[in-house]
Amino acid sequence: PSSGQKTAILSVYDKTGLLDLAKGLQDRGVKMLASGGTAKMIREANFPVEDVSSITKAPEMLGGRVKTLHPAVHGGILARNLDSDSKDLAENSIDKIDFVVCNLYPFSETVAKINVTIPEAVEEIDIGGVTLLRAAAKNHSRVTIISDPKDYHDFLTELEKEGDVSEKSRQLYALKAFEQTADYDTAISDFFRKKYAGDGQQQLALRYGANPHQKPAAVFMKDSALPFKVLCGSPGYINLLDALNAWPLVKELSQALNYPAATSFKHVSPAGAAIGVPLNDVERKVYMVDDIEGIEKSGLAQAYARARGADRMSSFGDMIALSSEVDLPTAKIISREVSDGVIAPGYSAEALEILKKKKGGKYLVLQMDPEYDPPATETRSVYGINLRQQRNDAHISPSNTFNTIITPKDSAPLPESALRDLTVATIALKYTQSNSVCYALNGQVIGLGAGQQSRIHCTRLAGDKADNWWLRFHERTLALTFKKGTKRPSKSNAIDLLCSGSIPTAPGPELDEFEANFEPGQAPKAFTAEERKEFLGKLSEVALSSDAFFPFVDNVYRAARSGVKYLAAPTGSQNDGVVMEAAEKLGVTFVEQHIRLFHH
Ligand code: 93A
Repeated sequence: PSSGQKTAILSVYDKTGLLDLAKGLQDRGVKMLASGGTAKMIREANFPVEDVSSITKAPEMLGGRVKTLHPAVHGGILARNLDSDSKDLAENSIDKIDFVVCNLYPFSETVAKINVTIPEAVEEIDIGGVTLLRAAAKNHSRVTIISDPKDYHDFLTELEKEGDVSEKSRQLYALKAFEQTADYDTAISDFFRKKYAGDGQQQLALRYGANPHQKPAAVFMKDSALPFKVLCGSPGYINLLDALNAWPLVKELSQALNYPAATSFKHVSPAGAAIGVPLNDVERKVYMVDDIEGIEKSGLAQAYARARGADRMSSFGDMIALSSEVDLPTAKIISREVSDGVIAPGYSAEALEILKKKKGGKYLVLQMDPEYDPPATETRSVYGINLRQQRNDAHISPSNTFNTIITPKDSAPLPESALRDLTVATIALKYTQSNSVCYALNGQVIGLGAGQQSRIHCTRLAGDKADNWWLRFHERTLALTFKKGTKRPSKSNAIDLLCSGSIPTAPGPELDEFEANFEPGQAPKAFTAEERKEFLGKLSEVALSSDAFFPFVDNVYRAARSGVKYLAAPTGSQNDGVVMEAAEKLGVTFVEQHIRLFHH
């Protein structure tokens, strides 16, 4: 080209705005080179254009698979303003290229068509265009890459006004090109992941997303196999949200306390979580596992009995996570509860046989790789917008997390049982939708308030659940005799009506239904206010953890009413002083827990 004349290379699939661009480039004295179809369209509109082959001295070949892949093109794009580069170009009779205009074969649109074949998709994998984009974007300190027809206007305007393209514009155009090649490659790898590793290896189709109309839905990994295997059933989207929160909870809990651990999840929060502290006879009855053979020998079975037993109403249809290989007693407990699925590192043959028969063979059984270690950062997209954060890898342990005792000032170190229960409550909160407050006792959650916008509502909700749990140990509840054939969920429901003080008072169908669970005349009387008060007064030594500070003192008052003796929460509220004073007065040990644990 004559000295000072700029050269553009054009190769576009989407020819929108191409002729306006060609006119603009001609008006600004820019020499145009173009690939086959692009050149043809420009030429037919009577703008001067040369074929790329005029500089490559090689024809387009392989049916278009090789159009622009040539040193004459890429040397011209990649050359810097260096003497050595200029020498190389001169020796090979290559001219520098200043502007590259390119957009790619429509891979995503092609594979979105129903029944597209692999060869059809393969032909839409753009090689030369991606190379143009990458080369020009790489050399953006000298070259302008225009990859979006929407940018033609501004590009021409700037060229007209300034005689060149500014560094800032080149940077932004380069960024756009890099993002396009990244997205393009993502679309290609997504397609082949589905085709070649979509049998559960790296990707698994899900029945649907959060709701049945949210189709299609999938779970997948980039670069590696999924860390779990589906042994039975087919997971739904929420099952996996549950499983992938529940699994790390039990893994951390069992590691922190050196016990088998279990959790029972619903709607991406735990309904219960526990370690395998041995159950006494009363607990076995309350948790409806007194007839499970061998339960006393299985820490895991006892952990699940506690996790499921904490809040049986909420656990209805749960997703279970278990920290170690599932044994026969644990499988037996699961087999007769209404449940959606289980995730665990392994299953004994006999346990798996039982679980595979559940729900007519549709029970979800996932086997998790216990060695799986998630990456340090996690990214999600909400409303098309990407959010990225460091994963919550805060480490919670009985020996390190609860050392800052604020009240009482002269406190002795916490008893081991309190450290254990604070650990259970706090690890449970780490995987509970915020706001959250958790009451724990005997190595298990006894009341958990999740997903409330107000902290006092969490503290009340969790406290009411803890009260409800405790009233299940009242002699009146223990003495209930259900009519033969009453189903377990109906029993749990009736017990819940009694313990929560919700037995209908007026005659009518609701009361009839309640009474129908019992032999005639055997339905229990509601607890009077005095009876409740008297019995709840016996609940003590409860540990409570909060995922963030208490903004108001009312939380401490409410907690103390449900037997809370140990309370762990972050500080930082304007009301810290009042909160701690109240704890001191009520005889509650306040432990500063330094890590806020919001979870969403
Ligand atoms: O098959 S390719 O990967 N081989 C190439 O060398 C090549 N160079 C440009 N496809 C190639 N292109 C693509 O061709 C561009 O990305 C653009 O989408 C399309 C323009 O072709 P035409 O100018 O013949 O319409």
